Amino acid sequence: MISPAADCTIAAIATPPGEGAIALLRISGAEAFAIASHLFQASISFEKMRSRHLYFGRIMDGKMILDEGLCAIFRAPGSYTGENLVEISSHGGVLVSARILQTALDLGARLSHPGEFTQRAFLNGKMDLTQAEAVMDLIRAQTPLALRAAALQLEGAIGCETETARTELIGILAHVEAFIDFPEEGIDPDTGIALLNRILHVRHGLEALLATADQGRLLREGVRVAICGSPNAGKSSLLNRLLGFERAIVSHIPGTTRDTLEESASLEGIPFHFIDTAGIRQTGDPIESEGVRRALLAADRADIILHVLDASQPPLPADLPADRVHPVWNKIDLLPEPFVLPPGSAAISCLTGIGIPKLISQMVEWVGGLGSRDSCHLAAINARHQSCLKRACAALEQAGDELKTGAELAAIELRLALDALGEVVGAVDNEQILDSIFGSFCIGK
Ligand SMILES: Nc1nc2c(ncn2[C@@H]2O[C@H](COP(=O)(O)OP(=O)(O)OP(=O)(O)O)[C@@H](O)[C@H]2O)c(=O)[nH]1
Ligand SMILES: [Mg+2]
Repeated sequence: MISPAADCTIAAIATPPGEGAIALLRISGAEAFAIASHLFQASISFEKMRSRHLYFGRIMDGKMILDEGLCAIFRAPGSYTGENLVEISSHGGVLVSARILQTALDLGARLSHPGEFTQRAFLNGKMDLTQAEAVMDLIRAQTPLALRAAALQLEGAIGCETETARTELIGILAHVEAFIDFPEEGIDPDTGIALLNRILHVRHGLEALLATADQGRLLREGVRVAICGSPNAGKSSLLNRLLGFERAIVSHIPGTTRDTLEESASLEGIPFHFIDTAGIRQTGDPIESEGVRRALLAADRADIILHVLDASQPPLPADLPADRVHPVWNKIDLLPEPFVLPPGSAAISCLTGIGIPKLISQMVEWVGGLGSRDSCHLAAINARHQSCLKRACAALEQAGDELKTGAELAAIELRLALDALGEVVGAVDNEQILDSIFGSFCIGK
């Protein structure tokens, strides 16, 4: 539970724990300057310090010097949190930074909860909820593409589209409500059609945003690629080739891989999560049979299934989900003649490396050309946005239907849609949602 008390001043070390060149202490709240003035001795007083300027000084614990460092102050509302904010950088030692933080706490600050600085920024109107979420996406981004999507969201791309839809809906609702106030007039057919078209237009915009959910999930969580096929086809060899190092054991003995083996890699800017699996075959061995069960489970959960086949052997069928499966013909170095590639498949040799770069480009294509998208329009909503937008779209569809018979029920649906959109940007008060979002942040952010 991290509901902030507006009058409480919070402090935290914002840099990661461990040794480093510097550590940064952040203090935010009404008493930030008062607390910092006991902690930091500069050549001028805190009242005279200019916002966003660095001052050199001594970091003190009472009369004892703890360290020398730099201090910057940010006067409310021109700070990250919208409150008075102080940042003191010291040397990055574990003990020294812990002592400085403890001194700030002894002087009356409270240790901040995870994400509490950003939560205050949101509550003080410095950013909407989608931007606050983007802060953590940006910190967690593992690939250039995920970073770009987070940066665009931080700039307000998703919030902006949602706000535009909300403003339009408020206009439509006002119009519809006018008919409730004067029921004797009824909605004339022309106005009814015009309102319906406006609702449809908003719905189509939201559906376009909803269509980015898959992209958002893939960018945040990575594309799950299950490497499946018969024993000895070269699945583990392919995993090693894709990763660029010897992660899995490779041997000529069929049934070498027994359990699933997972590893992530960024290829062409996209986060991939590879799962090497046990060879699929009928077996009486209970352990191998469990391995086969896990292989099929991994295939079921994957975004892409690479069905590795030994091109030098007659193909063996495998019962894999047809919609996501891509045959990958391996060991083409063993073929006497150039391999004629069936459409929609790939040809490789894990031994020589032939075909691996092409396979990587094909995988990028198979996930919808994520890497080649116009990165200026790389919207990528998250699961929370998706659930709110789905509710908004359903309510708008219902509102359109209701409008044909009267204004009252249509207005109720429009208000439901507005509430759902409000949740996306955080315009609707919901403490539980805020706690779950900011609770996943790091301390000091
Ligand atoms: N000639 C040739 N041999 C290969 C190629 N890829 C893999 N092999 C060999 O094929 C054998 C099996 O390779 P693995 O990668 O262990 O095959 P796997 O599909 O993981 O096998 P299991 O784990 O037993 O299911 C090894 O001896 C590899 O060296 C290839 O492209 N060309
Ligand atoms: Mg293997």
